[in-house]
Amino acid sequence: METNLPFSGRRKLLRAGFSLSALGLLGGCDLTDNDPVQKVLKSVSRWNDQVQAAIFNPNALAPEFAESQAVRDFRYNAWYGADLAPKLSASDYRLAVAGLASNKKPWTVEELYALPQVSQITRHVCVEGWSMIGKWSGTPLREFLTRIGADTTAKYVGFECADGYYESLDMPTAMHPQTLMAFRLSDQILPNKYGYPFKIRVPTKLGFKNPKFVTTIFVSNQQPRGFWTDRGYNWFSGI
Ligand SMILES: Nc1nc2c(c(=O)[nH]1)N[C@H]1C(S)=C(S)[C@@H](COP(=O)(O)O)O[C@H]1N2
Ligand SMILES: [Mo]
Repeated sequence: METNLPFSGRRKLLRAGFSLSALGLLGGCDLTDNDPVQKVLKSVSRWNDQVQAAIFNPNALAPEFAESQAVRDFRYNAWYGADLAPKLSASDYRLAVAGLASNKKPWTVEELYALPQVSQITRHVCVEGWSMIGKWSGTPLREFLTRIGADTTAKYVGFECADGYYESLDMPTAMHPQTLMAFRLSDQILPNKYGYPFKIRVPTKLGFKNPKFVTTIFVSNQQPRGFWTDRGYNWFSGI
């Protein structure tokens, strides 16, 4: 997929990719569970996160598309089947706020849905090899972070979800104008399986960094974990 990285950023990434394959760390070689190999891979991955964070341009926008290009029957994905997706109800649901924020009052669905809203038609890219253009509407996450008095000089925003999933974003991505708390998909209130009452929609990141059924948002200076990052995927995972 086309990215909006500046040219120098692409060159840096290419060079990084080239030296990794030259070292034999990517493709072809036999990776074992043995400790030194894992340690090298982990440090390469951390270094890769740092490179990606350094070249991330907080003002570069993900491409937006025409209304007619948005798919209406969007593909569902999670590590379990759609019938097992959490069914949260507006009457019981509360969004918890934790960490470096001055207003930790929990939020009801009604309060969330009363926030100012925008729409975006962007491409969702799943690491499993499919992508789809969808229309999401909701409030920019930065608007919410302002309302909760988040310390936006902190480094990370973390998310916990009703299905046990967890994710996190670097602060520049959390504050990015296209990063939304999305309440609607194709103009409909998010159906359960797509993340009701909201999903974090991040068009500058791979699909797995778009957590659904979020129940806690927290602000931290310690890098929070991510469900797929704990299973070997790169934490930054920009597109
Ligand atoms: N809570 C939660 N969020 C999640 C996931 C999940 O399993 N649980 N899967 C991620 C992955 S890998 C993808 S591709 C997208 C799929 O979102 P969709 O069902 O709206 O297409 O959700 C992401 N967010
Ligand atoms: Mo995904």
